[in-house]
Amino acid sequence: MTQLDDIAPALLERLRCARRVMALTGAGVSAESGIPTFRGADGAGFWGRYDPHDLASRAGYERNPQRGWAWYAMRRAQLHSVEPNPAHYALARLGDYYPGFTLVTQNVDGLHERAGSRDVIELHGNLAHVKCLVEDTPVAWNEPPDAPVVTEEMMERGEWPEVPRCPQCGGLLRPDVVWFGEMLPAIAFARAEIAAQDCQICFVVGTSAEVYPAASLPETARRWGALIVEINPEATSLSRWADLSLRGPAGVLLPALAEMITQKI
Ligand code: BJW
Repeated sequence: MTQLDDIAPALLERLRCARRVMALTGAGVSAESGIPTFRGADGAGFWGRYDPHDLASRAGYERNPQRGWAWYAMRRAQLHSVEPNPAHYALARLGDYYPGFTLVTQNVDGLHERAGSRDVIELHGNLAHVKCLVEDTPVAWNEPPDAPVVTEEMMERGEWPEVPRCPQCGGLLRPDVVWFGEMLPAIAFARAEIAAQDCQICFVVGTSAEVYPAASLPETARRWGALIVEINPEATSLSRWADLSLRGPAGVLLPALAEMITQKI
């Protein structure tokens, strides 16, 4: 584990001079915006309170679509009251600095785009998009202005809104996110793999690196010769082979690191 002041000059030089760079982000990058992670310490993450088999699987949604829809409605509603944090802005800044920068995220909250990052690769979909459960096709859908704002308490009490239906086939709608056992969007994952094979530096920010195939991307980057820089308050399975492991909140460390990398000397 290294702290920012201890970064070796030669390593900092590599960070400054790289041309092709990727960043893989996870829920931790949005934690300081107030969005819970999935596997937070002491049961604080979503999966400490909810069962992923119920809420992040097709089988769970089919068993109880109203509850599943309500969960995503609640999370969409939470997005209205959150803002990108300094980590999102630092990544947008790094995107402007490096000639080739690919931002790959597992997050579905759209906060990277809101912070100004361009061409973000979303591996697990986006909370704002929906598709037909039956036909698996995207559906243009807007939350009706009079839709109830689903709260955590309503979730618990079983006050779940009706699930809207597909205008084409009448089937139920579902969020356009990737659940366990589902394939990632093929083009998005192919682009992410190319970036991993091609990059000189791979930043891994705020992910437990437990969920595959996203977690394979830093492994690929390393195999193809990239320097791996991890930013996370906790150790993960990739900390032991990261070239630089910075332990702390991304909202503090990333802006400082971006400043060190991008400042004129
Ligand atoms: C901070 C911080 C701060 C806190 N600053 N950091 C065995 C081996 C390998 C694979 C498998 C296996 N068994 C099953 C699989 C496949 C499965 C998988 O990987 N399972 C593992 C859990 C074992 N993967 C899949 O099913 C994927 N599909 C697939 O493989 O298709 C092929 C296939 C098809 C058919 C059959 C089998 C395979 C799909 C995975 C989809 C994941 N979906 C979710 C939900 C998305 C929708 C939604 O949002 O509801 O994606 S689950 C959830 O986990 C979400 C996240 O994107 C994903 C990753 O989580 P992430 O981002 O890493 O968050 P956390 O909470 O885990 O970690 C947060 C981190 O932040 C922590 O480290 C903190 O310390 C840190 N942190 N504060 C910086 N301030």
